[in-house]
Amino acid sequence: MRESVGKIIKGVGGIYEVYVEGTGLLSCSARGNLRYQKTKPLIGDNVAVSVADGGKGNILRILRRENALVRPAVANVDQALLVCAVRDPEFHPNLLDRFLILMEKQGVPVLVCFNKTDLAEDGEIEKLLRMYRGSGAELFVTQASDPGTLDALKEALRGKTTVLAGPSGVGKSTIMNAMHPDANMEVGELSEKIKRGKQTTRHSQLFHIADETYLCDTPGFSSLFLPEVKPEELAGYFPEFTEAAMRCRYPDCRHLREPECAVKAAVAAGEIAKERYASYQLLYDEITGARIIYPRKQKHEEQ
Ligand SMILES: Nc1nc2c(ncn2[C@@H]2O[C@H](COP(=O)(O)OP(=O)(O)O)[C@@H](O)[C@H]2O)c(=O)[nH]1
Ligand SMILES: [Mg+2]
Ligand SMILES: [Zn+2]
Repeated sequence: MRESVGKIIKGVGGIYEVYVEGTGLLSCSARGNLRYQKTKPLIGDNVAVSVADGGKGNILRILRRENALVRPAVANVDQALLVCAVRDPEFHPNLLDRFLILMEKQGVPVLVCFNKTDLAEDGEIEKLLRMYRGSGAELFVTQASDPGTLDALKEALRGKTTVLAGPSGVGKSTIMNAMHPDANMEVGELSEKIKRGKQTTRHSQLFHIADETYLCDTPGFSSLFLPEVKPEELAGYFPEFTEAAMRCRYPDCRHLREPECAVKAAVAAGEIAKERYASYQLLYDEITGARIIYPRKQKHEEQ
């Protein structure tokens, strides 16, 4: 018997796969002492394991959690990577804006990757970068089919645990495969499965892609309900509004119909992207119940 520390990368039916740096994967059960610890192990948890001679392990303790996302249920998340396609599928700013709020609310920094740049028209990428430069997210531009374009992104993932999210068809599996050939995610095959009516329920799992570097592939991250955000707090989730908002005539200005609103003036002057402001208006109406917008129904839970 020896004891090591590792990270849970997968958990199905009470069997946990634990990755131990320098050793590799251990199949562990969670019996013994863990029964007395009330917390249920999550993927991403760092755990102390005992290893029997046959290579089977037993989880002894869950080490202190930095944080835990609820959906997907992952512990110790350093950052989230939202993949969008420039087109095919069409880019929806509002989905990205919701995602930024959802992650900010949970204290998780966001990387945004605009993929499929080979399909972009002239000026389209520059426009997206301008739109989001004040959003607080770190921006990347990639063409997943050309791995050379992924270097900066790869660097940003190094040493961290990152959850991967984004609508179906944007290139998540392609990016995952390029980062880690063993991941072997199915690329572009999901719609075929749906046509055949097969269940695609899957468990989230972490992939170890480099030293101390993990990527979580997240099923069903696309129907994003806005979390509980108070109307007066919403503008705070748009960091590029902050500076102008200090110059609004009313300190409690909501930047909607108030006179002498410096945020609206900044939008008119092109200093704040009009698409981001439009998202703000839409989300404001949604959370105040002025208009109820249901997220588009997902036909499936994507991988
Ligand atoms: N043109 C183009 N196609 C891409 C790119 N990245 C991925 N694809 C293709 O887009 C489709 C969906 O990719 P996939 O990785 O399965 O997307 P996922 O549903 O987000 O996992 C596949 O046919 C990929 O080959 C890209 O940068 N440019
Ligand atoms: Mg996929
Ligand atoms: Zn204002």
